[in-house]
Amino acid sequence: MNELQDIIAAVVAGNIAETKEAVSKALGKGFAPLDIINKGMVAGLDVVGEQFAAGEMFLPEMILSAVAAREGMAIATEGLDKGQLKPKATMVMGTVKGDLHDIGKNLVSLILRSRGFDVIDLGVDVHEEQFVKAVREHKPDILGLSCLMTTTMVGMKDVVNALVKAGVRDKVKIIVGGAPVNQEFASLIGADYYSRDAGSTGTLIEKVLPQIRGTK
Ligand code: B1M
Repeated sequence: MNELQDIIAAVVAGNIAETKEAVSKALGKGFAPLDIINKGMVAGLDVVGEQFAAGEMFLPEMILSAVAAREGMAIATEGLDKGQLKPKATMVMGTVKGDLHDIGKNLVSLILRSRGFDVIDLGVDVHEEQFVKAVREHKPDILGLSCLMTTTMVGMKDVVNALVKAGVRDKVKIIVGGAPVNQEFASLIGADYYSRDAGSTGTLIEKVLPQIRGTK
């Protein structure tokens, strides 16, 4: 099991070269790619998420860890067949209308992709009609809404309302995040979940996925 511990340590350290080397070594020793992904890279990202939330790790380090995991994931997935490559869940993501901040959203997308989720990122200043269109088109498990300004928070409520009006609100679970947002606001606007940061978003989705799948 040392090989998996090496992967976890390399991801937590944000060391891209060591992560790639540790993944190759584990593959060479016959570890299953899915174990390398879930018990290596994803386990490492869980530690990163905890350290970031506790203020023990800072943004540049978290980005490096996410990139290291993504690079390691690329090597590990070479050994998977197409069936195993099926994404764990599909997520449509965007920063709501009027808001151009995308660093946090991109980080969330990066971490989720590195954990094996299919993320369709609609970008910034995304209006409610675009979210409705994307939900109809991609039929995601989760819709992720980000905003960074108090003045654009209302755009999240507009998305929820537009989904209700379009008759597709029950087709998708909504996660909201971003600096001015909190659990109270998420509940107030009728979102399903609030996530505080990039690390915990992946953990949250993995936790609620069986429930999401059961209700779809
Ligand atoms: Co702007 N800006 N900005 N800005 N900017 C803020 C947000 C602000 C708080 C600065 C301040 O005044 N102290 C303030 C908002 C005040 C308010 O709430 N009303 C502000 C303002 C006012 C503005 C402008 C209006 C300034 C002007 O033009 N007068 C303007 C608005 C533009 C617009 O959007 N229409 C503006 C512009 C910009 C830049 C373009 C210069 C740049 C953005 C570049 C970019 O994103 N591409 C910028 C920046 C960089 C900031 C600050 C300094 C940093 C934001 C950031 O990227 N943080 C910010 C002040 C601050 O936060 N210190 C500020 C790092 C990022 C990793 O964190 O985005 O919080 P964050 O993401 C976290 C979590 O929130 C969470 O996970 C992420 C990672 O852990 N998260 C999610 C985010 N989305 C999530 C979604 C999820 C789950 C978790 O699930 C779906």
